[in-house]
Amino acid sequence: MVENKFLTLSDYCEYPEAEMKRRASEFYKEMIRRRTVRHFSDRPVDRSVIEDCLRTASTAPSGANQQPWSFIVVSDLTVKRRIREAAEKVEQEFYSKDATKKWVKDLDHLGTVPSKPFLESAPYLIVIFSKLYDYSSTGEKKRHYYVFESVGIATGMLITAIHHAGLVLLTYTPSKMRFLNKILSRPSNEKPFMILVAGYPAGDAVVPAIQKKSLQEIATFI
Ligand code: IYR
Repeated sequence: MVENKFLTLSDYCEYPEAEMKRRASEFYKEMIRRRTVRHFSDRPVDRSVIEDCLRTASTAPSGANQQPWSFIVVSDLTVKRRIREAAEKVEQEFYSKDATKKWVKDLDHLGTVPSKPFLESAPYLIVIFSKLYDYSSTGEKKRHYYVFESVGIATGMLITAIHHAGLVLLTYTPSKMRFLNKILSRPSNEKPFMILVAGYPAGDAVVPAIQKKSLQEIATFI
């Protein structure tokens, strides 16, 4: 018998045009409120919220539907401290040695520094790994396609879901990231992609006075 590989698109939902316009505009209004935050409260967040946001991320499209990602959710204080310690070490090196003067100047308006207290205070560090390849059941290396595009899309959807839930985030990319494999015991086919720091903002949190480019600057209709 021939296997039936396709199903009807039963979950698709078409809205009347006015409703479509309203939804697009309302969603934009919700997303433009998202701000990257660097000052977190230590107030706990129910794990089920993070679980649902990760379920949303897992719906992302990916090359050959290989879903080449792992999300390691860290709330344990000892592990968060180890990550903070290792991250601050690589950031010290970055700011004092590795980064060009131009790069440090380009970061000036964000107010970033080598000290990363949020890695300890925020309730969750979601460490995202790209699975560069996998192993088949017979132990052979299995190639993955468009890994960084796929993981980037899933990360974007996770950011959107966490914002939508009413929490704040920092997209944090330590200057060197391989220490994350060691601390989190991840295999070498997994490459650290980003840490999403998630939680409630600190009461006195501030954000840089920056703006997004206009539609005219970023889009061309032909
Ligand atoms: N990883 C460093 C430096 C840094 C780099 C970029 I590009 C930023 O947008 C922000 C920071 C740090 O987080 O301090």
